[in-house]
Amino acid sequence: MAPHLRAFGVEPPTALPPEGYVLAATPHGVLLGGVDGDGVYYAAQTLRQLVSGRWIAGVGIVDYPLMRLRGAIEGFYGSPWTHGERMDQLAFYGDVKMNTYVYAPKDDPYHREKWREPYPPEKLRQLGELVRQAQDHHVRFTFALSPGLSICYSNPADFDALVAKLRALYDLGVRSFSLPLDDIEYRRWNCPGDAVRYGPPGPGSAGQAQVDLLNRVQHEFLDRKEGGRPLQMVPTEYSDVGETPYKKAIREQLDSRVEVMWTGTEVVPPAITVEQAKAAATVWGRKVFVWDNYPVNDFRATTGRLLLAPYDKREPGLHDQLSGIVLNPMNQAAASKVALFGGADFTWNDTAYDARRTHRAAANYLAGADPRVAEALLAFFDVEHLAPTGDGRPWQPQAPELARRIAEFRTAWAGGERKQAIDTLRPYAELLAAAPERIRSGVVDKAFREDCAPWLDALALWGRAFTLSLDGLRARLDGDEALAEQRFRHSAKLAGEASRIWVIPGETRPEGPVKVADGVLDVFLAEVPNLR
Ligand code: LTM
Repeated sequence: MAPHLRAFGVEPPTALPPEGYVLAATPHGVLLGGVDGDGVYYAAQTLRQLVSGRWIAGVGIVDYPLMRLRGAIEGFYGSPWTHGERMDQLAFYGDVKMNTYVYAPKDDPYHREKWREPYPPEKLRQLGELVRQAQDHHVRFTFALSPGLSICYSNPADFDALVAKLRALYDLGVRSFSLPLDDIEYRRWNCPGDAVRYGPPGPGSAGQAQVDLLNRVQHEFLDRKEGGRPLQMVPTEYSDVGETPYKKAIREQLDSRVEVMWTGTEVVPPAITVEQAKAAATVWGRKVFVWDNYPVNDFRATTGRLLLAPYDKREPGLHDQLSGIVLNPMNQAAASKVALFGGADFTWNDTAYDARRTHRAAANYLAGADPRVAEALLAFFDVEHLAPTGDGRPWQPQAPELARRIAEFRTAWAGGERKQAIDTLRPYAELLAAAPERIRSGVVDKAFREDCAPWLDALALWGRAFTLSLDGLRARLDGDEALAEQRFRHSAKLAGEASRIWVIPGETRPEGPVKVADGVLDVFLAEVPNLR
C-alpha cells in the first residue's frame, strides 16, 4: 500500500491502530486502504460522504478512531425499539462509523424477567437478522442478558440456563456479550443457597457472587468459543467512584479483560470529565466503558421531552481514560440520531469535537443537504434542547438560540427601538411556524417525521402563536388596540391548544403533554400583551 500512497501525495503512516484507513483521491484515481476490513469500510464511508453531490479536486486522508468501543446501548425502560427501527439504526451506525450496538432493552421480558427462557422462534429469527445487518455494517451486535432480578448464583442450573441462552445467540453469529447487573436489589439473596455459599447478603458478598458468575462466563463460555470477545458487565454500583466492598471485590477478582460499564458520577451526569474517568479507572481497576444516559427519555424529568441538543459536556481527552462510550438513546429511535451523530463524532476523535458543528452536520444529514430543511431542523432542535439530570436540573438549556433572540428583542424594546425589535424577531417566529411543514416535506427519513409528530404539531401552533403575538404588538404600536387585543387572544388560544398535545401513547415512558421551548417561548408570549 505504501508506495502507491506517495503517488497520491499522501505520506504513508508507519502504523495505524485497528479500524484506521487511508484515502487518497486525485483526478487520476482513488485509493482506499484499511488496516483491516473495518478500516476499508470506513474509508468507503468517508469517500461516500465527501463526494455526495459534490466534485472534489483531490484529497488525502489518514484517519483512525481514538476510542475502541463506539456506539449505542438500547438500554432504556419503556417500549423497546421495533425490529425495523433496529435494522435502520444498525445501518446508521455503519454510516457514522460506530462499531457497537448493545441489545439490552429493559422491557424485553426475555432480556430480564424471563432471562432463563429461550427466545420464541420468531424473535430468534429477528435477532439473527439483526446480527447479519450488524455484520454488514461493521457493527458488533452485543447481546445483553440481565439475570440479576432472580438469579441464584450458587445454583448450577441457573448457570447452565444462562449459558444456554448466550449459546443460542452465539449460534446466530453473536461474538460479543454483556451481563448488566444494574437496577437490581443486592442487599438480599434470591435463594437460601447463596447465603450458604457467600454468607449474609450485602454489597460485598453480592460483589463476590457476581465476580464468580462473570468469571465463569468468561472462562467457561467465551474463552472456549471461537471469536468470543471479552465479556461486558454493568455493575450494580454504576454511577459513582466511591470505594466500597462491592467495588473492591470486582476490582480485585474480576478477570481483567471484562469491560466494566459506568454512567459517570451520576446516573444522568451533567458532564463527564477526564478526572472522573481516571477515578473510575482506579476504583474499577481498568479503563471503564461509559454507558452514557443521553439522550434517553425514560425518567420523570424527561416527561414530554424529545432530547435534541447535541452530544456535549464530555471532556476532550476522555479517550485516554476509557475503553469506549455507548449512548443510551430515546424510545424514539430515529429522533435519537441527532445525539448519536455527535456521540459517533466524539468517540472517533474527542480532541477535535465541536458540538455546534456536529449539530449542524446532523441537521444536514437528516435534511439530505437541503439548506432550507437543515435550517428548519436546527430551529426545531433548539426548541427541544433542554436535557435534564435525573433530578431535573437542566444540564443543557432550553432553546438557547430563541432565548438569545428574545433577549435581544427585550434590550431593543427597552431602548425604545420598538418597531425594529419586532421586525428583527418576526422572521425567526415565521421560521418556527414554518419549520414543521418544511421538516415534514423535506426530511427523507419517515421514521424521524413519525417520531417527532406531536412535537411538530405543537411547534406549528406555538410558531403561529408567536407571530400573532408580534403582530399584536405591531398593531398596538400602530395605534390599533382592538386589532392588537384580537391577535393576543388568538395567540393565547393557539398556545393553549399546543400545550394540550400529548406524546404518542405507549411509545414513551413516562407520558405527558409535549414540551416546546418551555420556560422561554411560553414565558415570552405571556409577557407580550403587557408590553406598552
Ligand atoms: O443507567 C443504567 C445503567 N441503568 C438504567 C437505564 O436502564 C435507564 O434507561 C437510565 C435512565 O433512566 N437509568 C438507569 O439507571
